[in-house]
Amino acid sequence: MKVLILGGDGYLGWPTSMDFAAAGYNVTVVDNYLRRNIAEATESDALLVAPNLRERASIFEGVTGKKINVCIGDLADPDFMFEVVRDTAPDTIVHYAEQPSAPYSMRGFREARQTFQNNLDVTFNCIWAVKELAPDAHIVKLGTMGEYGTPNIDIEEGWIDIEHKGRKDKFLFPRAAGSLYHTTKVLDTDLLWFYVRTYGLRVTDLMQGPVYGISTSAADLDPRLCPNFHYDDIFGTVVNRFLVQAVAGVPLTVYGGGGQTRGYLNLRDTLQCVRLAAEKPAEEGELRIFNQLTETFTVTELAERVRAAGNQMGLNVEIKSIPNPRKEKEEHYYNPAHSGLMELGLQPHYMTEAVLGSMLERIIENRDRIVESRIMPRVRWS
Ligand code: USQ
Repeated sequence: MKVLILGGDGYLGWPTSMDFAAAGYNVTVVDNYLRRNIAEATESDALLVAPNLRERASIFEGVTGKKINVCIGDLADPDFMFEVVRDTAPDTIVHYAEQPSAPYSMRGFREARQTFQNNLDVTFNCIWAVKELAPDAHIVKLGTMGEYGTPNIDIEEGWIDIEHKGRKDKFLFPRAAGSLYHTTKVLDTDLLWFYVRTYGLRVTDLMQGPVYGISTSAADLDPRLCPNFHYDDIFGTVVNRFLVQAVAGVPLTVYGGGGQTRGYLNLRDTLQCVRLAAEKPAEEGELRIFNQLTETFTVTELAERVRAAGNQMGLNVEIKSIPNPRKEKEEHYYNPAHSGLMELGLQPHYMTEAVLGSMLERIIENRDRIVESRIMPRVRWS
């Protein structure tokens, strides 16, 4: 299988690229370093040093003997997207190439516009390149659980049967996102659904919850192969942030009431889910949607877990609620279905104290690189 990974330099894109290459697939990764550039511009550099994509690919080849082809360029440019798809003739396209930060998308007009244009343009160009040049290719698109928001009913896997005035039909599950970034993913899903039902493309849209983790089988081979591990308020996801805060001696920043519930998953499980989806593709004319999470927690429960793991290692971890910079429900019902990926074969890695403890060890080794001014939220929704 020839796999083209769009956004192959990211927190998830790079480990995914190594995972496919290690499994023997022919892998090409594309990136324009958008996230690195935003991180530099917003003083949000990652905790661990991650060499650029060409260097990482060459280190990976040195360690494993497996090649990862690298293309640097902007997939929002249709000519570049078409050239890449024509040259690689992929069987599978994994699409991560989006501005992934909710806070960045809420920072102001310029950042919102950049997020909107980049995310929609890349998805649109990807759809057209597949439709014109590789119509049998399977697009595996990273969506987000945030597309659904936090409705007061059970969240189904992408679709819902509705009975209305005595008649029945099946629709995309209602969406109500909480940031402009999450809204671009809603729009992506609508675009994909239009082109799937009109032109018979094959697409899997993965509704992923917040991911945590540093370790993967390939990343553990050499410290320079680590993912981009962020703890800042722009790119850091909540579990990764709390663990760094625990090491820095900063009280864990629970936003508001702490009852916000999300579906979390270990980085290793992102890799499993994407590979399972790629190896068992959607049918022609199918938009297949999976909810990609393994466990749900409130923010307060996460903080308690990090405190327990930290205290076990001799850290003195405190928790402190701070005013919520976001507009989101702090107490709500949350019950997402997530059996589809388990049925495909997902074997979850749960958030145990040992998993958090090994992350803390790696962070402690790099504690000199923690910059405290990156921790407190700098972006407010209003
Ligand atoms: N939160 C805190 N304290 C913090 C950071 C976050 O209480 O210091 C809370 C947030 O208010 C939110 C929850 O933790 O209720 C999750 O926040 P997050 O920053 O980990 O996640 P989010 O901004 O929603 O985005 C992340 C990824 C995004 C992905 C999404 C999945 O950055 O790319 O799409 O997780 S989901 O959250 O299910 O939409």
